Amino acid sequence: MAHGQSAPKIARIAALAGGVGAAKFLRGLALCVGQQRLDVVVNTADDEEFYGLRVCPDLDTVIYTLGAVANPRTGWGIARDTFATLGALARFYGRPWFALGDRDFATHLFRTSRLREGAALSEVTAEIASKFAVRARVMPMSDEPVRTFITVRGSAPMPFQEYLVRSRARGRVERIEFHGLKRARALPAAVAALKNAAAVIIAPSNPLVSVAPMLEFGAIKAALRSACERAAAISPIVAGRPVKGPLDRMMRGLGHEVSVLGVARLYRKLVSVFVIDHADRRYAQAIAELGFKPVVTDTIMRTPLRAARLAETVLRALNFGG
Ligand code: FO1
Repeated sequence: MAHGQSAPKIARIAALAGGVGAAKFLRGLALCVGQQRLDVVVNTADDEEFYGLRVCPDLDTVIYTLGAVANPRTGWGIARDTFATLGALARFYGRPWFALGDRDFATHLFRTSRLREGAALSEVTAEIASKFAVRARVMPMSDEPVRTFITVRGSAPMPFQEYLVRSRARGRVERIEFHGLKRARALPAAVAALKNAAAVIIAPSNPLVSVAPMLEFGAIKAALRSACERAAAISPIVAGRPVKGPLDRMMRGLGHEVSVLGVARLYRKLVSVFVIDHADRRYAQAIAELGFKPVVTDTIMRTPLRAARLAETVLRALNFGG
């Protein structure tokens, strides 16, 4: 390249991601455009501390999936992991309710010790991602802790993992709160990635507990708003039911319609393209009336190839030339 000329800028794609659904989609997206083009901003509001260790389920799910080591059965944790440490810990702590595998423990030990040394979560996340040979840039939404609390009828607010895993998402959800927002700041690199991306995609994640914490940051919401014309969201609801998890109960409990339309309403003015499954094609007109360009396609990602096809369709709808 001639002196003084700068290298041509490669268009990047930014995604907002929760856990398993997002990770599957990102794997497909990476098959289309390559991991090195991806900036992934991940929810950390369902992080939890177990045995004194910082566990970041969504960050780890994205990293393990892109690193091709995720447990294919659950979508979270590491494939063929063993649970000897958890079994030994039961002697001291009683019966466990959160399944941390031996290999997974290594990640949490490393992260916790680096955080204790004073490293930022974003720094440690980049280190972990590189050790799993992940080439996408995976970032937490913030370096500061934010925690989701769920209130179900008749109970005190409980931390997210306690609601989801320990009490198996039982009960009528009355309230979702995010604690720590006042002391937290959106990760500047995440905001910059959203602003500079040629395409922005909200992955098929739970809008109320995976995406909402990220949108609570004014800087992230503003960046998404200004990227609206080149942004898309994929519905995590198909045929009136969530692809995974208790999103239907959460939406119903909080007075949202449990349908693709209910999800679309949450993303008004943030994305211009809204992607729904063939099973929901009857909503396409109503989605267009909300101001979105509706895209009807196969959103069930049974295989990486199907996830790649979905990603390709989303990019085409955004006129992403690459
Ligand atoms: N989900 C469960 O339903 N049960 C578990 O025991 C469990 C353990 C676990 C360990 C590490 C990890 O990264 C994720 C884990 N998850 C488990 C998934 C996690 O609770 C959810 O996928 C996310 O928090 C939702 O986004």
